[in-house]
Amino acid sequence: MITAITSSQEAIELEENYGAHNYHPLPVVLTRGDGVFLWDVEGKRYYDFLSAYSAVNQGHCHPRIIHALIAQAKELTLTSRAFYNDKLGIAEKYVCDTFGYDKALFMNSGAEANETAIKLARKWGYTKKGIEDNKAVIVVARKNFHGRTTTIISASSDPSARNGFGPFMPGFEMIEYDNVAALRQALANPNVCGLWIEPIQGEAGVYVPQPGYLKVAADLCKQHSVLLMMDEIQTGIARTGMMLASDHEEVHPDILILGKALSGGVLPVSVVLADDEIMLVIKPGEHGSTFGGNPLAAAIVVEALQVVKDENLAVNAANLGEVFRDRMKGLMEKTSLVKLVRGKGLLNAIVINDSPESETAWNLCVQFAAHGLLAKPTHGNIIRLAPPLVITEEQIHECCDIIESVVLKYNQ
Ligand code: IF1
Repeated sequence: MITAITSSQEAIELEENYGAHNYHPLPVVLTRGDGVFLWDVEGKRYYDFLSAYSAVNQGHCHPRIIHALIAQAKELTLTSRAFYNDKLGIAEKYVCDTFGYDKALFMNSGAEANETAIKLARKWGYTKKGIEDNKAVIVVARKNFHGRTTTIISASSDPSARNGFGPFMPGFEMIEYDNVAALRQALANPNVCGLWIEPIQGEAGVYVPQPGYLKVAADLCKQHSVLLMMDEIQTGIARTGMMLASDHEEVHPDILILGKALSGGVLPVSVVLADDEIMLVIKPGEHGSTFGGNPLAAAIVVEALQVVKDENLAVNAANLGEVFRDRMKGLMEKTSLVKLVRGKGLLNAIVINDSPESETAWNLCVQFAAHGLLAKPTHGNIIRLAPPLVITEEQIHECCDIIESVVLKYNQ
C-alpha cells in the first residue's frame, strides 16, 4: 500500500495507471493551498489563476470557512431529507435574502442544479403556462457549458462533450448567443417554457455579450411568459465584480442557478432559487438528492457567502479586473502574440494570436507554471485567467509581470 506521495512523477504515474483518462492536466501535483497560493509536492509555490474554475473565489482554505466546516463536521454531517436538520433552514433563508427570492432548493454539483432548473421550468410550463404534455421547449445558446449529464450535453453544441454519448434528450432549441433577433424569434414559440443561458459564457472562452443583451433577454422572457433560467455557477458569487453577473444589467432571473464558490470550494454545493409560483410546482417526492441540503453544506454556505460580503470581494474583483485588463492591453501593444483580452471583474481571458489547434496556449501555460503561475487553456488558443478574489493589487501586478515576461520571451 502506498501511504504518501514522494514526487510529482509518482503521483502523475499513479493517476495515469489507475484513474480514468477523462482529463489532460498540466503536469503539476498540488498538495497545499492558502489564499491565492498553491504549493506542489516539491514545495514550489504558485499563484492560482484558475481558482478551481471559480470555485475558490474566497481563496484556498479560507480560515473562517474551514472553521465552519470543522465545527459542523463535529456535530452532524448528513441526515438525508427524510428528517429536518437545524442548519438547512438557516442557509435557505440566508440565500433567499441575499439574492432576493422566495425559495431555495439545495443540490450538490452544478450539473444537478441545472437539472433541477430544467425540471422546474418544464413543470411550470405544463402547470402554469398551459403547454401541452411533453411539448415543452427550453431555448439554449450555442457554445454553452452547463455540465456533463446526458440531459445537459443534449443541449450542448460542443462535439467533444456530445460525440458518442447519444441518444440525446429532446426539448432543447439552440440559438446563437448574444443575438437579439434569434432570441426574439425563438421565444415567440408558445411551447417555450425557459431560456437557459450563462450571463458570460465561461467555457466558450469568457465570452461577454453586448451590453443590454441580458436586459433584452429578460424583457423578451417577460413578454412571452418564458422563465429566464440564469446559470451563474461560474459567474456568480462576486467573480465578475458584482454578487451576480446579472446585477450588471439589473436583471433578476426567474430561476437562478449557483454552485462552485457557494461553498468556497470546500464541498460541492449548488442551489436553485426561484419565487413561490415557480418553486412550488415541484411537490414532495418529485425531486431531491441524498446529500442535497445536508447540514454540513448548509453551515459552509452561510459562512462562505458571509466572507464574500465581509471582505468586499465583489468590489475587489471589479477594481483589480480593471487593473488586470489594463496590463494585458499594455502587453498587446508590445506583442502580436496576444490578440485580445476580455472579461468582467476577475473572470478574464486572453486570446492567443494563433489557430485553436496550435500548442501555443498550452506551452504558455506550461511556462507560466514554471514561473509560478497556474492557468489553463480553453478551446486551444484561449487562456482563462481567474485568480481568487482575495488577491491584492500588488499581487495582481506581480502576476501580470510573470505573464508579460513569459509571453514576451516566447518564440513560436
Ligand atoms: C469540468 C468548463 C469552467 C459551469 C457552468 C455548470 C457547470 C459548470 C457555467 C457544471 C462547470 C466546470 C466543470 C469543469 C470545467 C469547468 C469549466 F471549462 F468546462 F467550462 F469552469 F469553465 N455551469 N464548469 O462552468 O458544474 O457539475 O461541474 O459542478 O472539469 O468539467 P459542475
